[in-house]
Amino acid sequence: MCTKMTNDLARNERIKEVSAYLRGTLAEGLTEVATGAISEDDQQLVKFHGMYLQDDRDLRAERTKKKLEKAFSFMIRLRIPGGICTPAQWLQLDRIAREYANGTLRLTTRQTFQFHGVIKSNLKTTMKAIDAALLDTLAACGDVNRNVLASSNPHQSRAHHAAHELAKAISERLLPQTPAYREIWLDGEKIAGGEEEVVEPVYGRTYLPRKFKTVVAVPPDNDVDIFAHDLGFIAILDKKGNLKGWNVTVGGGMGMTHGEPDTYPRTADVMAFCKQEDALTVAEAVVTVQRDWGDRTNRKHARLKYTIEDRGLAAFRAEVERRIGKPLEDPKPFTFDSNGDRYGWVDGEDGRSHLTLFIENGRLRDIPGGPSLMTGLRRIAEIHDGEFRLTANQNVIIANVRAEERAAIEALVSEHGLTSEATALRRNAMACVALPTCGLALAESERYLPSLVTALEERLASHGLAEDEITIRMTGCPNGCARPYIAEIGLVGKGPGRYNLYLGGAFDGSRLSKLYAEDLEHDGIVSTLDPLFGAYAKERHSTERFSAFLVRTKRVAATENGRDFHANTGPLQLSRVPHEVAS
Ligand code: SRM
Ligand code: SF4
Repeated sequence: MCTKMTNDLARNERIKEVSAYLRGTLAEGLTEVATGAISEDDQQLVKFHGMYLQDDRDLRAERTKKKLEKAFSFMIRLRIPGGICTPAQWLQLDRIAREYANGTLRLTTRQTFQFHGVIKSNLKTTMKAIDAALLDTLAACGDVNRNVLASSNPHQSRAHHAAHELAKAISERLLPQTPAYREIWLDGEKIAGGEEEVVEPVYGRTYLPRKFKTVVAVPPDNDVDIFAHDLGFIAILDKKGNLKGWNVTVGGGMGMTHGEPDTYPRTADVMAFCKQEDALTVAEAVVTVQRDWGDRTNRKHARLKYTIEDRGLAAFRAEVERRIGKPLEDPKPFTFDSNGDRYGWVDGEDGRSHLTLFIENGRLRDIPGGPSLMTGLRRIAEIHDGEFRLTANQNVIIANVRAEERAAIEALVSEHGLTSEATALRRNAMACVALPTCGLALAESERYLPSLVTALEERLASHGLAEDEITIRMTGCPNGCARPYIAEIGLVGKGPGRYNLYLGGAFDGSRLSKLYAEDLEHDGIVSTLDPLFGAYAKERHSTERFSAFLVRTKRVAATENGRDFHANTGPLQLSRVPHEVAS
């Protein structure tokens, strides 16, 4: 296990090493009343407990002028494998949001909830309330395996059931074992430290080199965006719909830094096929190889995607096989058709129904005089006896609805402005949180994308494309939290009001996009896309997707793998396009 400290190691490695299994000085810091913050080292450690220290960036300038401390508060993220919770849990989360957070709930791109705006003095009470709902936040962030996603569409229930079971099992198997969480947040009894193999059998004292993300997908839906994740399992079914096993994907990731070509998004490789009974062992082996091989000297090069690039897929697979003690089979064929959600009602195999609601950018709140999404879902939770399922596209499914419940749920949906309907572009749109809470945001995202979509809808309608599904995703910085580099249109914040435009990501999330234009403001985005929409309307093949059209007509070069992400960018490509295809 990698525990040796040298001067070359990234700063976070030292913080983890001396933290006594994620304790640091968190317990003491919480009692410090002179500040709403915690120490810098503890800010890194608290992530493993599912929290980030943030400040309200809308208030920064004013508070600096008044010589006041930043308006600090915490974001808390839950661990909910597969994104399933009960109505009782929903009610408890709704209450926490209103009593201790900013009155909203944020559904994330990884099938869970976030609270924003929890001040330090409310942290422990909030964590105890989460525990009382039989939920936790352990490993929702930090250098560990995080919340494990599973395809949420419940209508093909047998395969989806298996996917959810696997997601839960992986989450449990790879969960940190440190007692620090119970000690600090739940007043659990203090347990003395021990040997790392005893306290953290999978991770050891320094955990992983970087965050690690796992998902389980059931074709033909790629609603978990499997190619964006470090580790993935794709259900392989026989002709009768029985599960044969799983294709294993490794090395996906989105994050990069503007102007640093050594950092790039990468789509995962389909490494091998494993039997159902081997899936957990394979998951653990992939994680431990990354634990031992991952780059602990440079956090910008520490994700599994770079380990695979540096060592090669064949060597990585051989090491996984060595650790599990048997060879893996080669991957089996599979097909994905989209990475979005299916909205509206679907009927399950067991006679129950499921309603997928569209939640714009995942934000649940009540707007005075407008939709009251928080209240609507609370009232549904009060009468519903099935479950709620979050999707990796920031939406929610009211799942397992009995026939006799349906009318009452539909009435609440319409009373509170909840909906399954949105225009084709809007229902395929996704934005990260960005301002005012995200400390890394360079530009707006959640608060801006809705109005940009309105402007683009008007242009699409003028070309007769109002009904065409096109994926569009925006992030406030290049970290890629809404997975913009595998959308057909990706917009990535460069500075206040300015975005880089990426085009050509496949509709099913299997191919990366390419930088097409830089530093566009609102009008520039609309005027750059408008002629491309026009050409698409006139020249496309009958069922051709927007991104496929752009690539076929050589308006955008296809990005076959992450290393090529920064090559042949838009302007270069355009200058080489022959007149007859460009026109
Ligand atoms: Fe993310 C950091 C929000 C999904 C890549 N992400 C952050 C932080 C915590 C900012 C920070 O470090 O201070 C953001 C908090 C904003 C806020 O105020 O809430 C943040 N990320 C989010 C969420 C809430 C976006 C959303 O709108 O839903 C998503 C929470 C997911 C969850 O429930 O766990 C979220 N983040 C993602 C994804 C998408 C995914 O995993 O499918 C990615 C791209 C995939 C990947 O990991 O490569 C992503 N977030 C990042 C990165 C870049 C990682 C990298 O390898 O470079 C950072 C920054 C970092 O880690 O240094 C980051
Ligand atoms: Fe923040 Fe950037 Fe992630 Fe958006 S993409 S939430 S701005 S870190």
